[in-house]
Amino acid sequence: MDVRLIGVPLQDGAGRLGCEMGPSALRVAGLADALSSLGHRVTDCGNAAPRPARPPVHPNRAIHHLPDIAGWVETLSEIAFRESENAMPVFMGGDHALSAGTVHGMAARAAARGRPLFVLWLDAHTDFHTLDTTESGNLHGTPVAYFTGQSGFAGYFPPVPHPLATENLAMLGIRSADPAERTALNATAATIHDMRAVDEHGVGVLIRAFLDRVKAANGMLHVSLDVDFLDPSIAPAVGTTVPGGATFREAHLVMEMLHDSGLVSSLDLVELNPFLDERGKTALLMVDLAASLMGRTVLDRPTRAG
Ligand code: 6HN
Ligand code: MN
Ligand code: MN
Ligand code: MN
Repeated sequence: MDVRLIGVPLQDGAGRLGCEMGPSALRVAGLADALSSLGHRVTDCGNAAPRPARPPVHPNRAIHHLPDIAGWVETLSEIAFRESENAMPVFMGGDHALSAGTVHGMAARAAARGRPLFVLWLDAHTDFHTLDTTESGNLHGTPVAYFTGQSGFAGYFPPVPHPLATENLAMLGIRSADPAERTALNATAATIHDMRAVDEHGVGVLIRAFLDRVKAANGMLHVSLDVDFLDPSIAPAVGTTVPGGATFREAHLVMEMLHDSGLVSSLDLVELNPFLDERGKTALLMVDLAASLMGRTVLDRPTRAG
């Protein structure tokens, strides 16, 4: 498969600095080599840069960096659309606000192909705030509301001609949602598998059911992997850790099943904050997970000194 790596040095959507270094850390951790050793043709397209944008000031004074993020959304949507024509784009974040752009662009790609888009959101958080409900003002908490076409973004972010149908959205790993997000999500058709569901059923059963639906619909699948999907004990390099996350094997099983499905058309690796890492262990784990998604099996995994 042709894989395009796109660096997204975006950190303004998060509450603390450091995600800007995420693309570099993923490169240093060997993402390109890990994927090319699996037989893929990998091109590192370098880092994307945001378009300058000047939307009006929003009445919610908590919001910061709105014009900057709007510029990123526009540019990333174009890149996702372009790079997905004959290849699989892999976005190396960068904070989760970038997914507002990548899913926007993949929705355009799916529409051009006449196929429905599905999104698998692997995260501790639902990221379903609107510009009106966010209290932290950190826009990495808003991409899912944006790309599903919730109201309140018009005039601030680019228009959403192809909103993701919420019945095509599945979230896995959830263990933190603010009250406004909960209320809004409950009014949608999205599938929300929180960690309690993972404990009770196991990730395999939950992912299988979702993949069956994508396959039956001849869908394209975008996967968005937030570092904090993982338990902080194995993935400390993220500004928004929440205890009780996915284990090493749970996360790999998700990736392995995604690979077997052959359905994944694009991938975000987001929220890696190398400033918070311990000797690169989170960056290496994210690379390992990407390799599992791209075909590495348990027995192929190289041994690494701890
Ligand atoms: N992420 N709900 C919190 C907020 O600030 O809105 C946390 C957001 C986390 C963002 O997971 O990418
Ligand atoms: Mn700043
Ligand atoms: Mn997130
Ligand atoms: Mn998160």
